[in-house]
Formats: sequence, C-alpha cells, structure tokens
Amino acid sequence: MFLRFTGLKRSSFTGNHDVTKTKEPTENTALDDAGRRNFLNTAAFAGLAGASLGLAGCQPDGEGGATSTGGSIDYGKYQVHPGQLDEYYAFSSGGHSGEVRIYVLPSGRLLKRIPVFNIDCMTGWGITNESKKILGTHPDGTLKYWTGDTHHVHPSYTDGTYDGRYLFVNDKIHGRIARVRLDTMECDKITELPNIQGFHGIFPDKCDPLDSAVNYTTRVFCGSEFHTPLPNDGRDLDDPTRYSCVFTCVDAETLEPRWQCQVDGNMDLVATSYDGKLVCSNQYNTEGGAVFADMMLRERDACVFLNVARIEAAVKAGKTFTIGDSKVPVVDGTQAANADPATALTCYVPVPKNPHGVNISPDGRYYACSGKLSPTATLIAHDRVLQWFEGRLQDPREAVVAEPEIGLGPLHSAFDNRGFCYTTLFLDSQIVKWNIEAAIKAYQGDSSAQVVVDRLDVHYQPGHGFTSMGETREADGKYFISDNKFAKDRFLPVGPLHPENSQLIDISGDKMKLVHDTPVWSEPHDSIVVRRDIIKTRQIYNMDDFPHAVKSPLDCRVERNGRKVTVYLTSQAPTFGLTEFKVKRGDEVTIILTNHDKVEDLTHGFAIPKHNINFIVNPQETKSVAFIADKPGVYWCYCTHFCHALHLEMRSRMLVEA
Ligand code: K7E
Ligand code: CUA
Ligand code: CA
Repeated sequence: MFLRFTGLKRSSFTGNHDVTKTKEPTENTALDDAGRRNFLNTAAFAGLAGASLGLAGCQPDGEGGATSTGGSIDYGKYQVHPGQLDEYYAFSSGGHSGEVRIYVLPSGRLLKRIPVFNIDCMTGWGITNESKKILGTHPDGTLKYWTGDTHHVHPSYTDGTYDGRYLFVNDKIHGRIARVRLDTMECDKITELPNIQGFHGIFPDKCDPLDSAVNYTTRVFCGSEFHTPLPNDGRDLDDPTRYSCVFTCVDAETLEPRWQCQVDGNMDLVATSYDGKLVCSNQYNTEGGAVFADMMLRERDACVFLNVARIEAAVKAGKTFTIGDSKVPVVDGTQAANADPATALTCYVPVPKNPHGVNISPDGRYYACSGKLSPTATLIAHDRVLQWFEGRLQDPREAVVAEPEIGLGPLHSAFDNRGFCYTTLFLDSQIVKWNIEAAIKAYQGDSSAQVVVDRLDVHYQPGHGFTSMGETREADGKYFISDNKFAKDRFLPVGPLHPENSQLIDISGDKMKLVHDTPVWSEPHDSIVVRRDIIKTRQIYNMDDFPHAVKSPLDCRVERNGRKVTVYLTSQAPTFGLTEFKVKRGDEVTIILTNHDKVEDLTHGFAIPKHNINFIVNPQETKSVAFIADKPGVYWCYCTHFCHALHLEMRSRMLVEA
C-alpha cells in the first residue's frame, strides 16, 4: 500500500456528501486547478502530507467535464429483487484479514469469505489436517504462519479472458502465493517464495510467449516490494545500498517458482501483456531509499518491463545464479547489466515520481501507470516497449505515448470497451474518466484534444478501482467499483474502526453514475469483476476424491496403535456414525469425518468442547483433525452447522478415560 496521509481531507469530511448534492465550497477554492498542480510539482515533496492537508478542501470541477453529481438516477434498475440473481461475481482481496471474499453485483451482497492465509473456525481452515498441510506446518504440526495480507486476486486466463479455473492471490507479509480453485472456491495450494519480502503485485500471464498454441495461463508473476540483503541471512543489515529485489515467475499448475529476475528498485503492482511477451511492474522506490523521504528523491521512478522469452532463454542457457540456500535460478535484470537493447532482459521506462498501479488496456495496447505523487497518468505503448527491445528506440522513455494531468493522487486505472480509462484519485476523492486517444493526441501537441471527460466524487479516498471484466479482452464497460479507503459518515457508526466503502458506479453512459455504497470490512485492496456465466461451481464433492474417506457408516470405528488413536466417523443428518467413542488421557487422537449426505447445501459441523476442534464437512467431503485428548471427562461432539430439524440432537460423545 501507499503512504497513509494522516489527517488528510479533514475539511472535506465535514461537508455534506449526499450524492444528490454538489460538494460544498471550502476555504481552499481560491487555489485553482493549475495553481494546485504547480504546487505539487514544486520540490516541496518532503512536506507532502502537510501540503495535501492544505489542499484538502480544494474541489475543482476540473478541466473538461464538470463533476458528476449523480443527477437523477433510476436506482430501481440496479435492484436485485428477492429470488433474483446478480449479474457479476466480484472476487476481492481481504487485505490484512488474510482472506479472499466473494460479493456479487449489482447488489453488493457478500456471499462468501474464503479463508486463505488466516485461520477460520467456521470452516476449520487452519484447524483440519488437510488445511494445515496446505498452509504449512513445523515438524511438530503447528502452523508456520497464521497471518496474511492479501492485496491482489487474479484468475487464470484462456484467450485473454477468464476461464474459471483458478484464482491466484498474494500474501504480502510472508511472501506466499496461494491458489483458489474456482469450482469449489477453496484454496488448494500455497507456496512460500524464496529471496523476497513484501510480495505485492501478482498477475498471471495470458498466454505463452514461447508456444503460440498455449493460449492460457501457465505462469504467475510476483513482484516484491521490499528490498533486502540477498540472501537475507544477517549480512548487510546496516547497508541498504546493498539491498535488492527479485521478481518471481511461478508455475501456475505446480505453484513452484520457475525463475527469478533481480531488478533495480522495487516492485509494486504487476501487469502482463495479452501476447505473453511482457510483464511489468511500477517502481516507486528506484532510489532504494530505506525511509520515506529518501523514496521521494527522484523526479522520476520507473515501470520495469521484463522480456519473458529472453529471460526463459537465459534460464535455459544456464546464465543464472542462485541466492543463498534457494535453488531457484536467478537472472540479472539490473539496469547496468541490460544496457544493450539487443540482449536486454529488462527495460526501465521512466515515469513520474512514485507511481502506484499499472494496468493494461483490454485491447492490449497500453499500460496506464498512475502518478500517485504526480497528478498524471503515464500511458506506455506495448508495441513501443517491444521496439526498444528490438533496438528501434533511442530511449525507453520514448515508449511513453501520453501523460495527461488528471488530478491529485492517481492510484489505479481501469478500462471500459470504448477507449476510456477510469483512474482513482486518492487525494481528490474522485474518479476521473479520460479518453485514451485524446490523451495521445494531446501529448503530440493537439491542444484541442479533450482528455478528461468526467469526474465523480467518491466517499472517500479511493484506492483501487476496477471495471466489469475490465482486465480481460471482454471488458464490457458496464460497471466501475471504487474501493474507498475511508467511509467516515456513509454508514451508521460502528466504533472507531470504520468499514471501507465499495461504491458501485454505472459507467455505461457518458456520465458516471453513483449507484450505491456497499460497506466492506477491512481491508480489500483490489477485486476483479467477473461475468457470472464464467464461474461454474460444484454443488457437492466426490467422495472418491478423498483418499481417507470413510466410505460407509458401517466403517465407523476406533483404531488404536499405541498412543495413536484414529476415530473413523460419518455424518448423515441428523446423526454421526458413532454415538460415542472412548479414548485415554494423553492419546494422540485423529478424527476422520466423511459427510454422507448428498443433498446440495447440506453441510454439517463438528466441534469438540475444550479441544479447539471446529470444522465443517460439505456434502460428500472428508476432513480430519488431530489433537491430544489431555483432559479426562465427557465431551459432547456436536454439529455446529444447522442441518436438520434435529440439528441440536446431532451429537456424539468423546469419553476420555483418566
Ligand atoms: Cu492497496 Cu493494489 Cu496493495 Cu493500491 S495496493 S490501493
Ligand atoms: Cu448436522 Cu447440524
Ligand atoms: Ca521514488
């Protein structure tokens, strides 16, 4: 995440934010748009937070296009009536909750939370043996990590659009990548990446640059934000000039790293091209600063592009090294080693100060890199980056084809299917809609080009913004979501911790229309909006997919092997296969539970008081738990998931002998 500008926009928070009203003028309106930009363009960046505070109330209507106010909106047309289904899934990262969420649009209803890097006592994630194995344990069976920080979710692609197979998600804290199966909406693999810290941007490739027949995701690219000593084993602690970062390519099937590429600077967000040839990441800390003031020294940072085919050729040719104990081959993508375009693995395109976010347009032609500390977005042409690698450009900066001024604090951009880009403006608390071709013309000197065509106030301080199907070739230009970091007065107060505000905006017309606010709890960073027909889920599991399934209620039993006791159990509403089972104090107990119900939606739970056991089994699913029965007594194992009229009666007894 970017810097939190504490105290920001306090004056505007006190205004009236009813969508039907325009913003109220505040004390700063005297400072016009141009003056404001110059102010931010001066060298006074060390005082950025203070400067922003001073600008807080400035609410210009912007050049080109007055601020949309909502106008008269037929809210009824976005309603999803009882019994009706929504049009889109939104898969959302859960930030430092460590989970992934599924909500649906246009209603904004939350359907599911998918535990990934966190522990969840409803599903038993982090409690069952199966989930612990995916999460990773120490030799004694305890979890290695039980915290996570998910920022970006991106599904697998075929032919430049979502194929409904997988969702990939990052863990910024511990540098892990996870995969969620989209048929069950459950995490099935997690890998901890070597040699990195602060794994932030993640993006699957959209086809294979080496094999034109492979038009689906086979790699997932992972950027690391924090530079560290390599290897990070205690050396060079006090010398940040020796810290570095590597970019990781992970195999989408095995989820194992294929290669890494060392780069100068850091990596923030990641975007991949539609032809598989390039992957890029915006860099806000090309300075290699260790404190925030040092990270803002340069007027320009960069967007680094990796040439995937060249890197994989170098890996194949063994032009690699390794770092510490890691066996993952690493190539040298630093600027010094890649000055010659004819052989370069990487291309560093200069972009203004501390960019945040990079996204590719659905036609595959442009990358939009947001300015964050510059009021601009930088448009980089895909074919021109390729031309640099062919030696046809003098300077990587020539790959930039537009750099419109769009407003203050641009963070993330999304696209429709009509040539418009929508960028979140964190400091302005607005979404700005701008025309890509007009921006290119304006950059070429056409002063009549109308770049910014609309602005919409959002509430407040948007981070990510994303459009329906906008990260695919099938962008449909219907909806934009503004994920706002502050909600302040938009919902009933719930104490000092506020929810965030996910705002649904209709972008199908000339003017953006704010449709509704949906509260989301801390703290999604990014989401993707997927057409519902792409997602095909299972209704029940297949018992044969579980090697340890207890195939028949007649197989229910207790087996003892020394101190190890295994309890084989089934569930079928409203009973468990054993009404009681006996163990001895100190036994290492494993319970294997197979749900024999075949009815869709018939999930059972299994909880054991005083033993921290709590999990669910869905229809035809098998799960197991292991624990020490260390307290003599009677323990009612009960069904936690309301399943039947006799749900409360659905129990078994664990009898622990002294
Ligand atoms: Cu919050 Cu995508 Cu991690 Cu920007 S990042 S907001
Ligand atoms: Cu089974 Cu409730
Ligand atoms: Ca910088």
